[in-house]
Amino acid sequence: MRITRIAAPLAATMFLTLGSALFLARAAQDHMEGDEVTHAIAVLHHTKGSEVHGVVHFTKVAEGVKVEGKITGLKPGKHGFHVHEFGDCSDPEAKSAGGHFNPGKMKHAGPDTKMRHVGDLGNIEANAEGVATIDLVDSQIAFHGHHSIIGRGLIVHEKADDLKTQPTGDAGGRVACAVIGVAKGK
Ligand SMILES: [Cu+2]
Ligand SMILES: [Zn+2]
Repeated sequence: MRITRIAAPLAATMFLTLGSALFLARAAQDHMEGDEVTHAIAVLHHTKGSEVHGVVHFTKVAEGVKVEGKITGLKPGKHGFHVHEFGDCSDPEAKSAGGHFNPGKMKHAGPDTKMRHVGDLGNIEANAEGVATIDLVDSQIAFHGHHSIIGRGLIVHEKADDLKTQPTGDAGGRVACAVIGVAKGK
């Protein structure tokens, strides 16, 4: 009788402890394998009066996030290229995407400046055929935390970003807009 009185709660406690341990181990594994975003994608659609379109891929790398893509239908030369606050391209001129994604309340600058908007990816450059090939690695954009670009907007501008005019870089209108979404890993 006395043994049962002690052994039963002890067995129950051990059972629950083991159960919790297994549950936590499984949850940690699921988090590592299932929740970690390592790839994202943005499909750029033209705004009113523009013919710019393209696809941009984002991939987690040791130094930050690699950005690769091809954008067509551009005027030859440089075009401002930023992550904007909202993943909302509903407005015909993409004004609904808001301003540059700026969680740290910094000033607008170029991509190589430490104190900048997180969304300040600088310029892309189109060749004589109006095609811009993007291949860069950025150290500030991320897929998790305060710098996460998931669900934000990606905007290509009419003009070059001068990397200094506040708060837009004087890049003019918006010629293409995309929502950055989670993509399947490779
Ligand atoms: Cu912009
Ligand atoms: Zn900016």
